[in-house]
Amino acid sequence: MSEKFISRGFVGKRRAPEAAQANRVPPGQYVTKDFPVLSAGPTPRVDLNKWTFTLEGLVRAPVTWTWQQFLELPSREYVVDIHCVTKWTKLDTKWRGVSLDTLLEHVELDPKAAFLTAYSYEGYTTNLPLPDVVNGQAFVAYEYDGKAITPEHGGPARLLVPGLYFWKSAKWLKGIRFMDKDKSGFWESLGYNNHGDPFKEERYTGD
Ligand SMILES: Nc1nc2c(c(=O)[nH]1)N[C@H]1C(S)=C(S)[C@@H](COP(=O)(O)O)O[C@H]1N2
Ligand SMILES: [Mo]
Repeated sequence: MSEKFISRGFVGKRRAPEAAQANRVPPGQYVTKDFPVLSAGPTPRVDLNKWTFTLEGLVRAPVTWTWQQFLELPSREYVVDIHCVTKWTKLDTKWRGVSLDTLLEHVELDPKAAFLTAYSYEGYTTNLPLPDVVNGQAFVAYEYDGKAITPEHGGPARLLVPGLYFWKSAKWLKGIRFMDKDKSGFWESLGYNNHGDPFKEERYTGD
């Protein structure tokens, strides 16, 4: 190898900020600074005094939190990239929420639990395999950018699964049901991919 070649290679490895950012943008996606609203139906208004969040299904005993109880759970800040199947990606979105790992400490999962359905106040559902939401991969958020999540973006609380396309991040989250078998959610039964990994472009059924 000539010295020239080596030195070029070295320069190539010094990543410009744009290049570092490009690695975070999945194939077929473009970066937006906007925060589009995508909802299949009208925005439900959920009264905080009536809000509850439940873990149920294949658990020894279901658990339900009121809003006050939920706010007392240990929370943390998350800065994550989100990828919508309609091709926008938004980098470094800032949320506060409770890790699904923390929530799972409050139930005893049946060893047969392998999938879950996240369900929402207006009837939306989405399905996820358990291995994709544990170990820091999912959280229930109630703040966006330092403020309460607006109703349009899923407030009072929404699921965030940043590693998968954004339709998996159920807005107006009401509960999570653990199951032994997988069951397609709303978009998954309308032709969207069952899994939805943006870096594998798992957009539609059969991708
Ligand atoms: N309950 C509920 N959650 C939902 C949806 C919905 O219609 N209802 N839309 C999904 C889709 S397709 C996307 S892209 C994101 C959009 O979230 P945003 O409106 O905050 O951008 O929410 C997801 N979660
Ligand atoms: Mo979406």
